[in-house]
Amino acid sequence: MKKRVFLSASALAVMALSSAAVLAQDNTFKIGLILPMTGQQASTGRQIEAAAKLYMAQNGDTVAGKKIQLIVKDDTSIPDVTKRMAQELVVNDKVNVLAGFGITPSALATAPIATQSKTPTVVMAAATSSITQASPYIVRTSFTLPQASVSMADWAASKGGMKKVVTLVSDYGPGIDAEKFFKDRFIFNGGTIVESLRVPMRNPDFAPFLQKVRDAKPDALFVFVPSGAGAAVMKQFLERGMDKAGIKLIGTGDITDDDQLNDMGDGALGVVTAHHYAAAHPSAMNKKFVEAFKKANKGMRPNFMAVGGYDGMRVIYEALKATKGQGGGDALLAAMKGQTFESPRGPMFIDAQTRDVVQNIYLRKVERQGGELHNVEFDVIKDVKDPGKSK
Ligand code: VNL
Repeated sequence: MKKRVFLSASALAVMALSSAAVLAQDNTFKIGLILPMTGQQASTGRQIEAAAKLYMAQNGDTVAGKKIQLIVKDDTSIPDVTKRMAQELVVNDKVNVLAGFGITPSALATAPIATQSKTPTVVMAAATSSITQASPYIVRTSFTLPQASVSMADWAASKGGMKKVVTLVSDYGPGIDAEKFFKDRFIFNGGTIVESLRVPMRNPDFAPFLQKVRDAKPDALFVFVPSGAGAAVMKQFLERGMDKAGIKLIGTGDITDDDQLNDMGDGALGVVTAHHYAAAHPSAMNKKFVEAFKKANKGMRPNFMAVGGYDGMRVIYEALKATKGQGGGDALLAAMKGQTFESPRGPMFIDAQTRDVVQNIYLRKVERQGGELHNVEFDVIKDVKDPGKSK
């Protein structure tokens, strides 16, 4: 008799425990953040993780009654690893949202998993135009290379007064986009592309390419390399005396990345780039963002990757609020589409049709400001949609 009572009491205890576990599960909202935390793209992972954590510190970790759990995974920017991690996060951890993706191949490798599992997937870094077309569950908060490259080509041909340009890009998705959209627009504007050079994405050696550029003697060299590689390009450009030979360096803002810019030296002064974010963007919101980011990260200056991560968290938080914590993948996705808000970069909008970001693109020149090198904005093209989507 006694034994039976004991058994049922423990059975009850087990039941209570498991329903507590179910409740805990129900009250948790999991974000699987896959980033390159080590390897060649580690600065991108470091910037985005720091920004996501800042957003959570500022906005709390409970939203619509759900406790937000951020699960950070290091994919070392190897796409097969990204894919395996996405699978594990969906199947084992049962994440509500996937996010991050430092490079295009990682985002593309994850697209089929996003589609099959109906998991909203927020691309915070990768920037090849076609990524949002790889899955209807992908939403992007970074930028697209065509946005920056077309704006750069318009400036180069008009106010820049450039007639002959050589392009030099990293040989994969975003580089191919940058080359194509810069070239088509620059030729449309009456310019000439003397040569189009592509460097390997992994462990690039720019020296032989820069020698070719020197020999071609264009008015300018247009460059795209991924975040983290800009300082190496700048160093070799200056070492070869390209600037003294009268060749201007221009590009997308990836080459004057705020993560590295201040260490590039005075040789970087005067370099003009087009991009969606500068740490020097003069808005009250951005000043607060930069200050808080530096304070939380030993003085590290946020770059465009950080802002993609910060805004990505905003899109996720607001979707969770709009669905009152009840939303499954489809409801969350619907609540991400069409969000309009002020970002540290300026106004931005998630186009409901394309799930891609619509934003201002700024022309910036490297100047010394407050004793540090900065991308100082001097012109703006407002509300730029991805030009890649109309093709
Ligand atoms: C990509 C585009 C990566 C721009 C970047 O840095 C970047 C990409 C890591 O789509 O792979 O600055």
